[in-house]
Amino acid sequence: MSGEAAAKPALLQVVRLPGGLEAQLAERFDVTLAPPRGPEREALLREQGARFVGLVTSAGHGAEAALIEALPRLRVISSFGVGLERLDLSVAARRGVAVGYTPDVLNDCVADAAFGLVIDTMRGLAAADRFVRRGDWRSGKTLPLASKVSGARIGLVGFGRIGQTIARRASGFEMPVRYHARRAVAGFEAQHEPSLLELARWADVLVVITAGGPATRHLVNAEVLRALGPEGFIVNAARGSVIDETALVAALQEGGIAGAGLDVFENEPQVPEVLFLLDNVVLLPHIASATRETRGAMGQRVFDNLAGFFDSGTLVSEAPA
Ligand code: 8YV
Repeated sequence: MSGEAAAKPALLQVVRLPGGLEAQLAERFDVTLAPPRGPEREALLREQGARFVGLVTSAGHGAEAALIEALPRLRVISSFGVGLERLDLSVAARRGVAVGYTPDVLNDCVADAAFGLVIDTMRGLAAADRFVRRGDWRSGKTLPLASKVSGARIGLVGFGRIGQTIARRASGFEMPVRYHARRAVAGFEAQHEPSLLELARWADVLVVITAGGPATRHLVNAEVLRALGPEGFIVNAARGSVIDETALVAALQEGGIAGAGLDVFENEPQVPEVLFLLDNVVLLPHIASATRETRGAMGQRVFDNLAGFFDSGTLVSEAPA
């Protein structure tokens, strides 16, 4: 009995995680790394699924209903990241499985990256870098003039923790801020705009920073992009699914909007190749949270959620049901 009480809880890890976190987890838990989705994983789940009381995943990988159902003794899921759209929360809730994630610790870095995209896209920094590298400066060519960032109108699509952090960054650039969200949020100078179309008409730059999933799929469609107009820019540091990518590519190709800064795409890691040819588009490989400091803090939160659950039944950051 005492031997059993001392046994390390068995965790199934379904995605590779930063090395420090993997080492920390292996010290405290009995960790099994699952093969990628496919027949090998299915065999593991069939043979050993009943062993695992914890599941470690990421926002990108998630945990679908079939995976949760294949773990009959599962008590807790700990996810690396803030996005929850790939995690079947309703199946977890029905099964009484607690779900932990890593909000807050990434607000600064995601906001910094989104703001970096605003500046890069409006000022054309990456394009200017390519201009120098190609030798165009040396050979006497001229770059087109860019758009001024300070004082420009910034419209936030979403006003959660990260959106609010972006709003604070914007105030240092004397940028008027409005946001589109289901509800007005008290305590901010930024104005709530119930109509996304109105926000797009008003804004010089729209920053998409709302949760992914079916509720926001293609929220930014061709009509919204038309409202943003040929002088307007768009930045997406949320989820590719929030923007209709086909409509976005068309708007960029036809000059319907002025430019785009994108950290996320509908079908990552696939990026529409036509965008490679456009100098007014900045493309990032989903790196908004990817700093040593923030990824370290996210890893720590993944661990602390599990340790808290097994020590006291309380997660540091429990996902909303
Ligand atoms: C990470 C993210 O890239 O937190 C999220 O939801 O999208 C990013 O911070 C992701 O967690 C890695 O899967």
